[in-house]
Amino acid sequence: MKLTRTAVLVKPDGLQRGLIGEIIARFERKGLKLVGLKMVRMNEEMLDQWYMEHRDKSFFKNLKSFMSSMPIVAMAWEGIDAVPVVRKLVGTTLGREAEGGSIRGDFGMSQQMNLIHASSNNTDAEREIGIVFNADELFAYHSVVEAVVYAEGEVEYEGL
Ligand code: 3AN
Repeated sequence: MKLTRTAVLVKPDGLQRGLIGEIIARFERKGLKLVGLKMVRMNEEMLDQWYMEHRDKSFFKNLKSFMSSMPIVAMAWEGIDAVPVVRKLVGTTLGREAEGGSIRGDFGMSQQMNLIHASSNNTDAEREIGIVFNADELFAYHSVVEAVVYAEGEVEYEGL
């Protein structure tokens, strides 16, 4: 199976709560590979693109002002089925209903202040990665750990 990528943002509340290391550790422990990492102050234009599916929602303006109020930490993670794997670790949108053991379930209470964003599907993932990362900020490399995270032949490596 092919490796795919997903985008993660640790939002301003996650940054303020000091959860960057905790969140990275959970994805690392799962066996995902970090292929991009940066701190960004998102501007209006980036957020209009990022949240285009929510532009008609009542919370759109609030969400954008919250997301641009402070820097966020952007990550790109790679693995087999990276999008659904990461969403499962993140948990459902409303923190107080999110499953225990998930990031939102363990650390969050709110709908808007839900600490973290994770891409919904592969198309969104590539679009979102393109909004925050330049091509030279994304890395293709062999992870030594992958040799024991996956069985032999389970991963199809392209161009490595
Ligand atoms: P998820 O992040 O779980 O994919 P979406 O895509 O429905 O959730 O929502 C995107 C972001 O919009 C959420 N992470 C949250 O910060 C915010 N949001 C969603 N619903 C609401 C709401 N009813 N009120 C305020 N903010 C919301």
